[in-house]
Amino acid sequence: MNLTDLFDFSLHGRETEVALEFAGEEHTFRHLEVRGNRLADRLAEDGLRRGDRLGVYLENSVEFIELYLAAIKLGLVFVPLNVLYRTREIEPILADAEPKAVFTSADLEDELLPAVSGPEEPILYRVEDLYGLTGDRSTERPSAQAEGGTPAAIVYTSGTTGRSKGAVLTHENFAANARNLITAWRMTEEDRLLLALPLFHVHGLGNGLHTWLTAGYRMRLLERFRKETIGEEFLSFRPTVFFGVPTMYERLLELPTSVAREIGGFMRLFVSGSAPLPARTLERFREHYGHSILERYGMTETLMNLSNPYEGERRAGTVGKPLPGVSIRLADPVSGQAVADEEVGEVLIRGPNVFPGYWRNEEATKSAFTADGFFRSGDLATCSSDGYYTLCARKTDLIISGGFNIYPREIEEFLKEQPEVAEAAVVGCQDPVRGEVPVACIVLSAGCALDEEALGNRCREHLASFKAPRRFIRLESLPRNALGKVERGRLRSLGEKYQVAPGRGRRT
Ligand code: MLC
Repeated sequence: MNLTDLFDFSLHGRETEVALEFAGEEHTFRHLEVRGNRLADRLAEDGLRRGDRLGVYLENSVEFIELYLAAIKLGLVFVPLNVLYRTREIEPILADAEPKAVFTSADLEDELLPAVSGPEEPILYRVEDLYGLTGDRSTERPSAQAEGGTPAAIVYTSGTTGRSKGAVLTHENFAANARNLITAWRMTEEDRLLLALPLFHVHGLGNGLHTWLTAGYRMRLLERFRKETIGEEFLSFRPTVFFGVPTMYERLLELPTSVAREIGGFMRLFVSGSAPLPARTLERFREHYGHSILERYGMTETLMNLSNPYEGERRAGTVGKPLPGVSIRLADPVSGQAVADEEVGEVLIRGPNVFPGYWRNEEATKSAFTADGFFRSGDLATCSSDGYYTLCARKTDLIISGGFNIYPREIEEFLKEQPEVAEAAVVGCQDPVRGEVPVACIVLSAGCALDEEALGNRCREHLASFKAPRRFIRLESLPRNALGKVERGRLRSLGEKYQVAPGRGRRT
């Protein structure tokens, strides 16, 4: 299904209802519709056509949403970029996606501009000029409507090989996901969503933005999650639904008990995903807020797959059961055969939510799917005899920090470019708030000394802040097994023995 048509179900007859609150201002459904149409008109005049990519390197904002609406109306492919990414992380994404146009803001453009290169330089727009760009343009919806199988977005995952891969998500992928979540979590136009997640990832974009427009409820969007003000946002908006990563729930547990009780009184549903929710967090949250957080499991490539039930037991430590229309199989990682209950297998996924493949990367697409069309998630899980899935490990060395995915190889490559570093291995060590944080084990080049702060600052200058190692551990050599592979398990134990110094290496 086309997303514009899907959103129309909630728009019709409700044009004057407030759809969105952002930075103290209210916007109706009609306003968003008109703004999206005007913007689409302008982009079409500037030569953007169906299938062209539209890069967006912006913080959460009304303009971000308007750009998304304009893109889907024109059949453009939306390419959101993580605002925490630095030039060297943006550059390969732009080179791969080859956007026809990119939107950014005055605050962010210094990081973006050096990343723009190539024979066909994209048109660059500053979001501050948006209203000037669209002025009194046509408020009619453009006619270039897309079918369900048309790509709606390319969302870049952190690359296992140090380079990002672009997951192509279609209109139908997003539509199936939104319909599923609305059904499974009983969302209606009476709900109110407080959204503090970034819109550049599928948690905020696929779950937040799409369920909001599909169900037609009111959303308060925050520029970002801030622990200092999140309690006040809850109390003044009085939402019924909140989607968060476990780090956000840890932060919510820091609020005074009286505030937690009050929030618990008007909230209907707290959902957690993007990283494992510790059972202890779930239990403490229940004590303070009187709610059992509903944990679910998804991925950029598949959107949402499994969810604990809305009614029925939300089992701590599990990610629940398959969502409607999603087929899950657990396969032995070596033989590929289906495993028995309680045995560990790789999670394989098939359904209308699953992406068709990686952008311009047939090889990666081919190896990502089984012969019968199941996506290989790379996550290992067990299934209980009554159908609850529990994730137990990852096949890769992925680190999840505050809900952001980090592949060690990318940081290792950067570290190895530094003159004082001869060898580097980055591992994820446990952290009570972020889940995991990256810790780097390094072997110094001959005659070099380690200045932890200087190296940390260089990392922060060139990599997203969540990727900067929290600690550098100096080693004479990296432990390797008989095959010459770095023994990451041993490094992890070593990293955990060191107290992670909070704020170490922060940019000042
Ligand atoms: C974090 N930072 C941001 C930011 N989020 N900066 C700008 N915009 C944002 N949106 C920076 C801060 O400036 C700071 O940098 C550092 O990150 C830590 O911030 P903090 O204030 O100390 O935050 P904290 O309380 O630790 O919370 C972090 C967080 C963040 C939870 C807000 O980790 C976050 O937004 N996580 C969500 C990730 C996400 O959406 N994942 C979904 C992936 S999709 P500095 O320089 O001061 O250190 C997926 C599929 C699925 O996985 O199933 O969902």
